[in-house]
Amino acid sequence: MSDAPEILILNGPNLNMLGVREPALYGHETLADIEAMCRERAGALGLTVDFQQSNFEGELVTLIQRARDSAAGIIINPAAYTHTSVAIHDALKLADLPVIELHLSNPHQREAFRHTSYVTTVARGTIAGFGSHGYLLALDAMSGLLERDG
Ligand code: CA2
Repeated sequence: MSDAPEILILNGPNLNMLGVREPALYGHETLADIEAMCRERAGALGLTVDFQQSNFEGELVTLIQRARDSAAGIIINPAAYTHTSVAIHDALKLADLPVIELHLSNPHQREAFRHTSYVTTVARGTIAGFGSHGYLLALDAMSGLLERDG
């Protein structure tokens, strides 16, 4: 068994379609490509990754609840639930773990309904607008947070 801290990387609805539709907005990589990139970077940082995607709000809540006992931190791209979900906000708050909010695009450059996030107030920080590279930036940031928090 590894002693490496585990990071839950959680992906919300429709992100399973990455690489298949709208590459101009979300890039050419599939979610499986991004998972592989994350596993490699996590290994280099001495972390392990539990990489998950769900189209269901309640399942995302359950995965966040489970992380409380198994993970050292949560990186979450809540996708559309960013802008709607009090349930995910509450679950992240209850998890009592460092949270990084992540977006492929920059929601603030897009429609007004994407300018509100229910996650920002329970996250230590937000990474947005860097495409799939943002997942690696988030892992680097999480590694730094865990080192500083001890
Ligand atoms: O930029 C992001 O990462 C978003 O979280 C993506 C969400 C969007 O609702 C947020 O405002 C910003 C949408 C994910 C949809 O994923 C797709 C993937 C491929 C093709 C179409 C949609």
